[in-house]
Amino acid sequence: MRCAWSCPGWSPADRPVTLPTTALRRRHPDAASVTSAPGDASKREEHGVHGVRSRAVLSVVSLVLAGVSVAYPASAASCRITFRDESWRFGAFTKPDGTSTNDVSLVDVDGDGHLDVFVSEGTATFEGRQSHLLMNDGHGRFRDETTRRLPAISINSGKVAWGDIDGTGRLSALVSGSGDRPGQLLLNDGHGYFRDATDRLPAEPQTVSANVTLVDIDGNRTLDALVSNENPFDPSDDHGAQNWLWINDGHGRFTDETATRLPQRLDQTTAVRAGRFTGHRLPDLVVINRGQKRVLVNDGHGRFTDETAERFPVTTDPSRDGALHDFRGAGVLDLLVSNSQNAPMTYYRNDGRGHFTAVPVGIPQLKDEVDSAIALGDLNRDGHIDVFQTNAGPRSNGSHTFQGGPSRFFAGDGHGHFADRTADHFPPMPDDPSISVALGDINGDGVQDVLLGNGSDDTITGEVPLRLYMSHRTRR
Ligand SMILES: [Ca+2]
Ligand SMILES: [Ca+2]
Ligand SMILES: [Ca+2]
Ligand SMILES: [Ca+2]
Repeated sequence: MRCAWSCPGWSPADRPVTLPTTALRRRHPDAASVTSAPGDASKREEHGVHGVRSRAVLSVVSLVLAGVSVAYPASAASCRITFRDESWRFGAFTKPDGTSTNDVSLVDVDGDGHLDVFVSEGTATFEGRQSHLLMNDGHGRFRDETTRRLPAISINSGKVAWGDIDGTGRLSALVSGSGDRPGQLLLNDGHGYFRDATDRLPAEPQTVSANVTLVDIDGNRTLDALVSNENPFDPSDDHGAQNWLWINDGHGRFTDETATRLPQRLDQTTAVRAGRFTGHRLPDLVVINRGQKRVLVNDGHGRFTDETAERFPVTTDPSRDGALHDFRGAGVLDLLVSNSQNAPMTYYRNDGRGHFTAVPVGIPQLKDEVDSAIALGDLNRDGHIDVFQTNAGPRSNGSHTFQGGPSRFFAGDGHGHFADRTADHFPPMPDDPSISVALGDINGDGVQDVLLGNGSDDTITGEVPLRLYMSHRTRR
């Protein structure tokens, strides 16, 4: 029996709504930045909210993900939340063999109040693909409107950061990339039609940019970009690539100021997370690497010093993703990191002044599990933040593709511990090669739904390009 709005403590007023930006800003005093990209754990704490003023705004649920202190009331005990595979909502959407969905975003790009889907497409090589934009029809069914709404660009796209990049109040996208182009800058006209403004990005040498973070690093209320670079041609930990820091002039024109603002270092970086974890006014950074993670402290003017030796333990694990969050409700940002190659997730507790210590997390590693991405949200509605972990499964021989494996859901206890509760809330998870995840409330029941993007191993039968788990609230 469905009990969507009949459970004690719930009412239709609890439905996700878009709050005025100013109200959200007041409730998020620790906002480190102004980007706004729901659903991707790679964009958690660094997200703030000011700068997003257009019709194309985010739902409150998405902002909860982004670390904003807006929350629904905890779910009543008489309600049970389960998720059902409703991938059929994407209809006949498909894509060519060898396509890796490196990121998925749940964003309301046209401001109609319904979350749309941006699918960032790449491959396991430098070969390119067209990304996709799937529009929500208002009933949670999605229609591919790529050809109408996106410029025709075929590059190997990585992770995506969303925010008011050009000072218009519209929700635009900066997409990381690999190969000849450092990425794409897609500017939104406010109605969900995007134009290519990649010529506003710095000219950079060919590299592999796995990720990009939008954050105001110098406090002038413009979204700057931190680009995470890898060097897969020499996979050793200390022969990676220099990360980049691009300064935004406020109109979406970026200048490379890496040389004067970032430490010069070759890392295998898969993500950069920003947050005010040393108590300073401007955001500091954690650099998520294969190998040593690094802590970069902001000098108050957007220049960073490497204080890893004083602030972080020696690490060798092959990290793929991470999230800064106040998991313990202690008012400090701890760090959760996901790892590949049979290394378990790791949790680093912050002493409140930006010194991190690894502590047991309660998440055992499964054989051949590749923790490709994590997303944070309160999926069981008990008031504590949970973790959804995508699993790509074992790597295929001789290529950068994966054979698939079950993704998992870990319920948080509000004290920095987690327990595998997948079977309590999800159907048996398929062996998809999942590499990306987004959370957002598509069906408006006050519970985030789960969208997964899959990698490119076309030897897997029955693989779907996107997997969607929709929340349902039933009486116990
Ligand atoms: Ca929409
Ligand atoms: Ca700035
Ligand atoms: Ca929870
Ligand atoms: Ca939902």
